Amino acid sequence: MIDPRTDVLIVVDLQNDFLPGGPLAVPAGEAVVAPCNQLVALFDHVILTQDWHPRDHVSFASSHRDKKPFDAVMLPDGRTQLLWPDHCLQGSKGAEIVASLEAPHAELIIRKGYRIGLDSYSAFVEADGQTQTGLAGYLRERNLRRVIVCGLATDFCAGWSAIDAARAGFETILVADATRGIDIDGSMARAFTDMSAAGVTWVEMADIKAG
Ligand code: VGL
Ligand code: ZN
Repeated sequence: MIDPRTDVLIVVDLQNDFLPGGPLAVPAGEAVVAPCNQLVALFDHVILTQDWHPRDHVSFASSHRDKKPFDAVMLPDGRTQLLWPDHCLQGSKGAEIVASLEAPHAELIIRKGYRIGLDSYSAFVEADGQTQTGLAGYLRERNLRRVIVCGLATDFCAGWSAIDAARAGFETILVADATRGIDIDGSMARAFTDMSAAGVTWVEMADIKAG
């Protein structure tokens, strides 16, 4: 049962570049639009996230010599960065939220990955594991206590956002059939293992009941 006072829906990265025809199209990504729209209509509190990269971003294969999309590089601080096709360039059509998402009452759009040298799959904590986006503080100050996650991609931005929401102390539920994954090198299985370890639970659309 949804509690419209204290539940918040986070629609992750429903952006043109992640849908068919985009440079980083998530397989069957378009299938999440209808369920996300159904969810949005059930919640009073809706937040959107928007992947928002500058040119030459560290997560782009094109920013690294002799690298292809889906290769990895070691960063100066020792972290591994997976590399992607150029996507979600700040101000581009591809970075826009998909026009078919009907969320006029969304109250916050949180952008992430906007620092040239730092990626952020998560809507809460950037890829260095330390830099906060401010979203946890926003939710706390507004007394929003339970986080429901849908959008793209299950094994990257949606999953990592759910994990960090749980780590930040929010009860967190992923609506599995309102997400789709990229699934590289076992990332889909790992996402569910990691979500489970973090205390994230998941449900299906059929389990969701209006408040
Ligand atoms: C995403 C890879 C790179 C996502 C964003 O939205 O899941 N994946 N940037
Ligand atoms: Zn990205």
